[in-house]
Amino acid sequence: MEEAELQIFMNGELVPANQAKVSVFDHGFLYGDGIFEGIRAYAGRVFKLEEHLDRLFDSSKAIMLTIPYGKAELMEAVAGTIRANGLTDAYVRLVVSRGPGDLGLDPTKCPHPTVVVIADRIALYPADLYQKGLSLASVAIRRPGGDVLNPAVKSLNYLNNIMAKIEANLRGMPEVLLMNNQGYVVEGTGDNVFLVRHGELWTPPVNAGILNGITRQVVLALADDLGLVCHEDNFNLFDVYTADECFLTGTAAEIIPAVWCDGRAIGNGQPGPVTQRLSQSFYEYSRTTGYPVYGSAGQAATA
Ligand code: PXG
Repeated sequence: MEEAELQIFMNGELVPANQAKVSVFDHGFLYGDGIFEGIRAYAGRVFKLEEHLDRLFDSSKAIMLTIPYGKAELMEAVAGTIRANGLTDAYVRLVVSRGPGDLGLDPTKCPHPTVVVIADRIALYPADLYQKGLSLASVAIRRPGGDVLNPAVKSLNYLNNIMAKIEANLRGMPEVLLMNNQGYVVEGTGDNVFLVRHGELWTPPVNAGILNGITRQVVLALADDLGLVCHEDNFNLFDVYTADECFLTGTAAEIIPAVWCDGRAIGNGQPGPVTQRLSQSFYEYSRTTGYPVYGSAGQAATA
């Protein structure tokens, strides 16, 4: 779809993309003062919409930004924007910024938050990488800990992650692993990380300084259903190099195998059986649950 034809939700109205404009005085633009969610819809249903909105409201509470809509209204804003664009599979970006103010930091000068919903398609990585697996590198840039800016707040401050992405680009890597100040591996640039060791699952704990990804939580629940032992515990690069399997999770990435790290093959350098089983479970689960976009049957209108 041409970008100009996209319908964007802007402060309560659907407007064509070329009219969806934000003020240069918006503190989201001036200071990164705001929060967001990346959400997916599969087969006409919005996946884990309530969980995404709960996280958004938690972020808003932490930064004292009052969202001028309730949860039910935001659910309809998300579903309505997907509907307005005739999509059944979609990637949705919901952004709430502090809104326009003056040239000082003070958020009390911003009485009207800006609320935007964009619904489009996304393919984060080329399809063959899901079959073959990603190569990773560890990077020098660190994920700041929860004592700096708590990563639980999904804020518009992604410069740290972008710096890591720049390191990835400079090395020709599709994705990289970030460590925290203790040297524990915590996340990719926009994904959570999992290892498989001796048939058991490992992922960094929330208090290591990560975003508690919705996909991460779904994978932990699916793994539990499959009878896998899951450890939410710290690990380091040695553990990545010597793991049997590694994969990343995120709304945009879904579940993607990682088969190399810093020049070492992880396991046998191929996506492993546990990653494949979880990917299959995730695929089935994500297509059979969620908030219906086109009515209770969850059926897509022929747009
Ligand atoms: N960690 C971080 C730092 C993230 O930004 C995740 C983990 C995964 O969380 P969910 O809830 O999506 O399972 C994210 C996801 C991208 C992109 O292009 C990803 C995110 C935000 C913006 C862009 O991959 N967030």
